[in-house]
Parts: sequence; C-alpha cells; structure tokens
Amino acid sequence: MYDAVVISDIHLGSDNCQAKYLVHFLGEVRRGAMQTKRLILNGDVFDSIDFRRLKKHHWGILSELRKLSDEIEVVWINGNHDGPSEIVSHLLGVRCADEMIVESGGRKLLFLHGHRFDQFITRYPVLTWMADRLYRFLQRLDKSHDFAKFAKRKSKMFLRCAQKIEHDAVRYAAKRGCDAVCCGHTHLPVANTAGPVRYFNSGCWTEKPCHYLTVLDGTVSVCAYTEDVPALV
Ligand SMILES: [Mn+2]
Repeated sequence: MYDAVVISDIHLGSDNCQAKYLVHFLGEVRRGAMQTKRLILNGDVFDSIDFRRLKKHHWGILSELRKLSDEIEVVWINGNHDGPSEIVSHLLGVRCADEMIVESGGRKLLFLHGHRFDQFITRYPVLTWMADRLYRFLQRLDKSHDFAKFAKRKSKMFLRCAQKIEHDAVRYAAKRGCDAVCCGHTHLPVANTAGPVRYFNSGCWTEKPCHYLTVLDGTVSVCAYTEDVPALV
C-alpha cells in the first residue's frame, strides 16, 4: 500500500481538463485497485472559482473525491487557481493546507504547489494569459497534444520559470530539513534525484498522458496514467 498518491493541476472547469481519465483513476483508488493511505491534491484542482464552468464529468470528480475522503485521508493543497480555501474545503469535504510534510520510510517529504516561487505570473500577468491561450489553442488543433507539449518544452521562458521553481523549492525544503519536495504548478512531470534534496513534479491532468506521483517507503515515483478509458456514452 502506498503512503501517498499525489495529483495536481486538474483545472476543473477548463476545456482541456482530462476529466474522464481522472474519474476512472479516482474510481480505481476508491475500489482499491491502487491502494493508498492518502490522496494529496497538490493545487489547482479548479481552473477558476466560476463553478458554472464545471461540466458533468467535473462534478463527477468532486463526487468521487468526497466519497474517497470517507475512506482515506484526502488533503487539498492550495494552488494559485483554486480560490478561497473555505469554499474548496466545503465543496470537496477535505482538509486544506498551504503545504504539508509526510513521513515515509524514515524520509521527510514536503508537498506544496510551487506558485509562491513563480514571479513570472505576478510580474507578467498579460503575457502569462496569452501564453496559456496559445497553449490551449495548440491543444485544440492537435488532439494528441504532442504539438502543444513540444512547443511548451521548447519555450525558454517556460523552462527558465520551471527551473527557478525547482531551485527555490529545493532550497526551501532543505531549510525545513526535508529529504524531498513535490510540487505541481509547472504542469511538467519531473523526477530529479541528483541532489541531496530530491525534486519531483506531479505534472498535470490537462495534457495527455496525465501524470501522478506514488510514494512508497520514502521513494517517490512519477507515473503516467495510460489506462484506456472506455468511449464516452
Ligand atoms: Mn498553479
């Protein structure tokens, strides 16, 4: 049984949210096909607090999360898109936090969304908005998402930003005496085990394939969710 399963950046309410995959994934956790002591939602569960944008499958995810929280510990960590924690906490029926530490296999693992280390979104809000629009447009053009993914990973602006978040998160985790830090926010799945403090990023659920982290005896793994989902009715 895993000490934790971690997902982030679901962006419920956005049109690129891979909700049907996530309903399937959460169902597997709840039915025990993937057994874990806790589920950590590492920020940006919602795309905005405009709940009119939530579609049927998006409400299905909230319902799965509520059911899961009756059986295992579900913790939601605040992201920059989520809105007031009192509202989210009520909607999901789960505990909210800005960050959390989990002890696993004698190691201290720190979980936080990572937007606090991102100065780009506060310094250049318009550019951030435009880059996001462009990215979503590319995703719509090419349903495989390969081209949008390629464009993002070639963007120097994006890579610099992702590296800064990694660097600052590792430094902060070291200060707190942790062995590893797990972030979200950049939507880029990462496992960097080279340094004394390891860095992981859980990727997102707005790009195919979707990613998640598993934590077992102090070891964090980045996994892609590739389960074939039956066609939607
Ligand atoms: Mn974010």
